[in-house]
Amino acid sequence: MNIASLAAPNYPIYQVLLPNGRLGQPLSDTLNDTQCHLAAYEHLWRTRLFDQRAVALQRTGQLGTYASCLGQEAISTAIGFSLQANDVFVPYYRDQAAQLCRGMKMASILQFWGGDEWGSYHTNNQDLPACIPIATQITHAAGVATALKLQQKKQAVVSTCGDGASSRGDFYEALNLAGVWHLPLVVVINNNQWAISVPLSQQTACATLAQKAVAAGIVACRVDGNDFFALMMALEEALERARSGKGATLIEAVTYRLCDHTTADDMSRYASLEQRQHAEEQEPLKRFRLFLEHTRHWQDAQQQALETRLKHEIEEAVTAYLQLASPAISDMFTHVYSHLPTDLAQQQQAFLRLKGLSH
Ligand SMILES: Cc1ncc(C[n+]2csc(CCOP(=O)(O)OP(=O)(O)O)c2C)c(N)n1
Ligand SMILES: [Mg+2]
Repeated sequence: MNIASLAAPNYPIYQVLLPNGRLGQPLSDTLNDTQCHLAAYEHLWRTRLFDQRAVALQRTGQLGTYASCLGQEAISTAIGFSLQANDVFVPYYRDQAAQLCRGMKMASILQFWGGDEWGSYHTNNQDLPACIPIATQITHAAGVATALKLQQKKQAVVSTCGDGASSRGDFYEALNLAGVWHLPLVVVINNNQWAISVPLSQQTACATLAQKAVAAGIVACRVDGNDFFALMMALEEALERARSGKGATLIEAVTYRLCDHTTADDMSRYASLEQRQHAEEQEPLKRFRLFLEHTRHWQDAQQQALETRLKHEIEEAVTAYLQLASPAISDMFTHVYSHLPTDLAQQQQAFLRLKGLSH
């Protein structure tokens, strides 16, 4: 026996839309649809322009700390496009694109990042609020998937996380349950190569994050996270498996964080410029535009009209957000628990007494 020679599973990166805008392989029947292409392209740009505006609001003191999704828009857009209305989405904090697809208002997303938790509850479906504590959402998602399975519902749950989150215990625990209970769960790792300033190579010795599914006994794939079509094809298959009782799937979406970790970070202090320039050539919107230029003769005038329309939509949302009343300062204790645990209830009382709001 030669233990060291036993190979780890190999997960090649699945790619359909190449960085030059050409298709490396044919689209699935459902994706071979011009309206779908235009809708996806529009949503990618909606997300990018919204994201830019959110950063500008933070820089001018009108928003709290904000986590940009620059470079990761295709992953979240594909999730938004592939979920059915009654599926459940359990997001992390760079999922603005899918949240918008799922009907969350831009003003509500801004409300949340402006420090008012209530913004994250404005959904008309069973989706959960974006999770800031790393990887905890995967355990919540496994819980939701368990409930759906017990109720024999043909619905799926999708949850997302980062590469760093996939090193946490919660992630492995949730995946283990997903395997042993055959849960209708799809976990998508946004592998953007960084956990704040910690590069992937310093927080895992795994050659791929997809292989973390092996120990849980679930299937996995590795997909180009800048390729909307590859993501859609992987998600549609994984969701169908989940809804039809075939169990859970892990999708590693390989991308690059083209922004600071949050507005409280400065990436130039730890990331190389060359790496970033290379990543910019791969980014999802550029290649989708090239695809539309090849297939639909997309032109500058159409691009400008699209951006003007979207900016108008975004400004209306910004106005609505800026007109919202500030939350009561005591709201920091609300919107998380239906019944406050004793220690928090005591803190709340002490806080209100301090502020002279109670005796
Ligand atoms: C439980 C927990 N520990 C630490 C943090 C602080 N923190 C916020 S983001 C982050 C890194 C997350 O990296 P990754 O999972 O790769 O996601 P990304 O931000 O790159 O999308 C950390 C450690 C946190 N929010 N929650
Ligand atoms: Mg990361």
